[in-house]
Amino acid sequence: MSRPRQPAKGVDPNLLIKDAAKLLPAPSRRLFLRGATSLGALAMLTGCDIIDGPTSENALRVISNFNDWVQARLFSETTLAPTFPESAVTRPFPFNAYYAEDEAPDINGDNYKLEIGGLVDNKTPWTLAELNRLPEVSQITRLVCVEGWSAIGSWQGVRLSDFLKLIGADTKARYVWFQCAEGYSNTIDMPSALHPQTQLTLKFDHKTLPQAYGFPIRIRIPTKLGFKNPKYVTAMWVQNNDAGGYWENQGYNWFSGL
Ligand SMILES: Nc1nc2c(c(=O)[nH]1)N[C@H]1C(S)=C(S)[C@@H](COP(=O)(O)O)O[C@H]1N2
Ligand SMILES: [Mo]
Repeated sequence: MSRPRQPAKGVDPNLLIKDAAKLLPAPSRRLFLRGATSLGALAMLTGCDIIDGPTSENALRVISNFNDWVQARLFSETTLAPTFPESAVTRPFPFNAYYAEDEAPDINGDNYKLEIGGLVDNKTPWTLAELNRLPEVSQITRLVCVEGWSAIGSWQGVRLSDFLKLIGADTKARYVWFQCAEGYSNTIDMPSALHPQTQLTLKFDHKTLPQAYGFPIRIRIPTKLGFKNPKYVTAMWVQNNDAGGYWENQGYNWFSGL
């Protein structure tokens, strides 16, 4: 692995490690904290050498490797991300995207329809009113961004596994692909899509999802890093081929989570 030359810009590696640890559920977090509290130890654990000073790129690479390592051993559909009390919610919750907040997609909810495609029995598009009539689930969980910050949010919506079953999705398919209004996209492996905490999110703080956080729909996956949580979702496809995603296509770790 090549040696880093530039110091991290705006990334505190210790914070990144700490936040990555917070993303992990208890068993893997214990493992993580038992010896892997430094990038050096993490490097040992993952066989990835980054001892001479982190850059955002190699810190990310190590965490990605760690994610793969953990995933191979610990991911299961019943391993839950930690949840928090209402009082822990970060306010204001940060906005993040590959552009500034005032450039976020401004979607008209009145004529919005969620497009459905691929290996699904019923491909009828869904209006927001229809989606809002489905049984609601709620979670207060932490979103961890690889750029070195995390925040706790309160999200409400439809359990994605319920929705997939409702539309007759082939849950034996390998992936679910999400297309976003501004060109962002994400591919999620089916076990993660079926994870009980994975949510088709319609609300933040029990109110209509604000524009900044992905109106009208975001996918919330607390067992994954922030970039695997697409906002402004316009289409969902169930498929066997990996269509990649905005960051994945630029080399970010594909799995990025537990
Ligand atoms: N459509 C879309 N979804 C996206 C992104 C984006 O740029 N566009 N950024 C991702 C990243 S990197 C993060 S950390 C989270 C940030 O979510 P937030 O704005 O609610 O904090 O959204 C993710 N989903
Ligand atoms: Mo992110």
